[in-house]
Amino acid sequence: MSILQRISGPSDLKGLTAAELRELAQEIRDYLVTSVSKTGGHLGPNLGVVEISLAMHRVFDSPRDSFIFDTGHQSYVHKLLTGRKDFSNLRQKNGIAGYPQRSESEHDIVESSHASSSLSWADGIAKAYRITGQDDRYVVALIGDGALTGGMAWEALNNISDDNDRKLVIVVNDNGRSYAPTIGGFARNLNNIRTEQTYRKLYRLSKSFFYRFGLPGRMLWSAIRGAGKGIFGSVTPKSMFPNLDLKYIGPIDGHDLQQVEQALQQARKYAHPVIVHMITQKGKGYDPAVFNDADQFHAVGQINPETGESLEVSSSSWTSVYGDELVRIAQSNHRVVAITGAMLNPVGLGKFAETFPNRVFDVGIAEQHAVTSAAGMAFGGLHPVVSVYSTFMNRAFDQVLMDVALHKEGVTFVLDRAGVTGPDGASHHGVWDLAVFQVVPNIRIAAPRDAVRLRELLNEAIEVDDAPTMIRFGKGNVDQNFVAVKRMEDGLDVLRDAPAKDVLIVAVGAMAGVALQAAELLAAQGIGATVVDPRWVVPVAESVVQLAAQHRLVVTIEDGVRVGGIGTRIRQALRAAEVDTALNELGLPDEFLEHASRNEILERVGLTAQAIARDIVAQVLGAKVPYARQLTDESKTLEI
Ligand SMILES: Cc1ncc(C[n+]2csc(CCOP(=O)(O)OP(=O)(O)O)c2C)c(N)n1
Repeated sequence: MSILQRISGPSDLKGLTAAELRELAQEIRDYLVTSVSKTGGHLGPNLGVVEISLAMHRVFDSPRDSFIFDTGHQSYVHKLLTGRKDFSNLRQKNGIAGYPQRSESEHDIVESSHASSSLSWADGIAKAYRITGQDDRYVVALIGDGALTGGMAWEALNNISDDNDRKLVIVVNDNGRSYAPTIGGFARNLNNIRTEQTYRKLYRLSKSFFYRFGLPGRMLWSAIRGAGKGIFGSVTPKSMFPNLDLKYIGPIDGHDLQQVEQALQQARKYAHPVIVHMITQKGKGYDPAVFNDADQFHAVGQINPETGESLEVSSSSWTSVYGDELVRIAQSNHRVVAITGAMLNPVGLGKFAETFPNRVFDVGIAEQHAVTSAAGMAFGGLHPVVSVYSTFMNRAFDQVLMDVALHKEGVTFVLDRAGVTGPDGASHHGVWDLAVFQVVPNIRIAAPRDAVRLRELLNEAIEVDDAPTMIRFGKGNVDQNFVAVKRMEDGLDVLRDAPAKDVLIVAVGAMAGVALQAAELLAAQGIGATVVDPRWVVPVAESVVQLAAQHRLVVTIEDGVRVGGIGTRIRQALRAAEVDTALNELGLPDEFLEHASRNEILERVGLTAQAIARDIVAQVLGAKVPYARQLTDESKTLEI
């Protein structure tokens, strides 16, 4: 039986010898590589925190002490040590989640997985423990150098440093990277600390040479001393946040378990807020990750565990279509610049950065700042394109509303991973953007149905210089192209024209395929369905209203929450135009959707062609809709 198999909870770690712990660390790494290479997941970050996670569980007493994992993508080792050892269905329906999840374990507290919030959680929990007299409980937050670039983390640090009377330990996992190397002055400061640590090691070594080897040793010692003074001078950092008056321990080699434990023991004794600075390597122990310059296997799909090679068939993704088109546009439009929040490659800006290195800005995990900075760039004469995952855009609602829209700045927002995304679960589905951002006055929102429309709409969006424009598309491979039978003057595409004007199906973006399939099923039942794609879903196209007036039922289908979605918006437009055609808005329910594949989720919520067609038939047959034509007897009995 392996040591890992014998660990069913943190208390099993306490009696292990140093050699057993080393063996356990290796077993954990082997297990992570073997299992994540089958399921996909966050491999690099977890390989980097094996020793830190072991030490946290040996020095502190979870769940009595509260562990907060910033973002939570690096909580796999913690899961393994707290009784969750079956990773065979990681991130799949009914399998364990890719982030901490309260329903899985009392050891998990924060499951939001949007970065940079851990210190605010820790601040709040520690305040609560003090005020409720639970003074013996520690709060331990593990946060990466990437997450530390987020504004929320700095706001929390400001508060934490102001209120010294609580047991709060901030463990900084400094691997120098977010996906790509972490950016900014803060990252440079960390780099200085790291370099200084190396210098100190060399300095100590050369000093021993000085005593042992006479003149050559003396020459080496003085050379290193001189170089150190030259590099660091008087600016050698004394702490990670020199002006915040926060106790600092480090830097510590985050892979030396003994050192890590000693540092945490010291922090524990201190019993006030303290930062423990660990230096680690993302992907530690797995060469394919360590030597992968792009992202050190931050997140992988299925891979060959021996070589790290991807086993997934690559075909054209929404992201790459967007990335290529933006480069093409920027070649002739010199005002176009691109902004990313620490996700250059995941949002498809890699090629743009290679082609126009001076026109791309990685602002760190700082979506709010990205948006307002873009407003400033637009004011200054540029056309910024801000590329963000749909779910992270939620962070910057106020900035889109007040800084961009109120000031009539021409900024284009490109929302990747919109709609149901699948394995990353509740926090990562991009299902709120349509409902949230359509309330912004003068915003224009586009949802391309395929690659051709994505290119087209991106070009149209970048032409708008006096208002925010937003384009949203999904995860993964782009669907086939759906050619329109005609385009209306206001830009709406008719994808299917039925002679009998029974149902008008308005498909939002990638739901076009499902809408067309549903229309086919309806046609087989003798029900005529027109399918349209407005392309720009906000504001509502005039032709949607006109077509609605010609049909007996309108059905809208969107890959976003139904509450306050595009369907609701169209309903309001119909009412304003006094069109009384019944409308059924289909979309996602008002709930947090757990991890499962996109198809499994769409099936569960009834967003498949069969379910939609069945629903329409039921409405028509149930006479909920005034129905003029007589349905054939055959169609009344047919099952879909
Ligand atoms: C608000 C927000 N923006 C972007 C992301 C996407 N994201 C997930 S992890 C990550 C990098 C985190 O870097 P770091 O905190 O240093 O952790 P590491 O992976 O290096 O261990 C990013 C940008 C996110 N989770 N939340």
